[in-house]
Amino acid sequence: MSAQPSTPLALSEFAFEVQAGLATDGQKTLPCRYFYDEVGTALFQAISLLPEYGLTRADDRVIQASAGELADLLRTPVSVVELGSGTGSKTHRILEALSTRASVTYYPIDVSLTALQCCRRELSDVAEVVPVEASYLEGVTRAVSLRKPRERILTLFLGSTIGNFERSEMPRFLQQVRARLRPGDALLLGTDLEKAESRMTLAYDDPQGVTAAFNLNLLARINRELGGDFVIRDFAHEALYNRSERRIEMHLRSRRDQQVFIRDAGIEAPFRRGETIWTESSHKFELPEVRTLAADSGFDCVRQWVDQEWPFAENLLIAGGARV
Ligand code: AVI
Repeated sequence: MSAQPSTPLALSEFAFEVQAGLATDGQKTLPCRYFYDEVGTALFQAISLLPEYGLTRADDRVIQASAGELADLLRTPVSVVELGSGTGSKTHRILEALSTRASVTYYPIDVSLTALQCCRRELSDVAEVVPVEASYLEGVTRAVSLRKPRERILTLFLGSTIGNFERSEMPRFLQQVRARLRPGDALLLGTDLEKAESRMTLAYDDPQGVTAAFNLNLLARINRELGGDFVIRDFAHEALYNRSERRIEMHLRSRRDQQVFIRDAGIEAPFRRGETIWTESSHKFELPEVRTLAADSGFDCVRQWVDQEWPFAENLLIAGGARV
């Protein structure tokens, strides 16, 4: 295909966001949701197995330990809606606990068809699986429209994905989820807690370089899908803990002065040596602030289960009566 100048109208959403993030004189940025193409998803699965990255295992342990109590706290019948289900591996235990009393319908929401197919394969033994290929909020809208009379909804937002939002955007997003639910419906929210700084930075800068490959894959994806000419070796992965914002920030630092052409975004982006592209924020939490976040979003936080090995909380939020 020949290189063509793109007009704003001709740009895909990905190309548009790449253009907006890189064609700036200020801090260059790329949205972290574009990490997850097939390669990025496989790399994230590898990250979750790393000894340095305890988050996924902690999430899993808390769920294993609390699923029975969670099922007791919820009134049946319950349908389960999961935001960004991935392969649904953590969810098996929750569905199993709920299904001991009544049959459960499970709506995994994901933009990846492969992930949804995997969910159906893995979870059909404990629930009726109805995959929803959509963005989070559109998916919730669709799933709740299928709710049966007198049925409660349990929404799952696991793995501390909420931490990848800007702090100011978190209540807004949860309010939008709340607006799609009814009073008494539930949200199980996973949040990674603050811990020793050295532990946190190692989790995002592992010695094997898996997280580096995950971060750099974003540039490789731009090359593959948007006709970019990033020389991947000319960028270095960096992860730092921002103490005042209480978040890990991942960046890609240019190793030299260079120009990068991205055909489908219609840009030639200049990079100075040492300049970075900010690719992800991973906010860390304290338990009381999760309760405040819940209240600000129209929920009551009724229970917090915490993993002791890798401080991580699973928070049970119940939609309050007042409309938000
Ligand atoms: C998906 N999300 C919660 C992960 C995190 O820890 O912020 C993504 C990730 N980035 C680097 N390692 C893992």
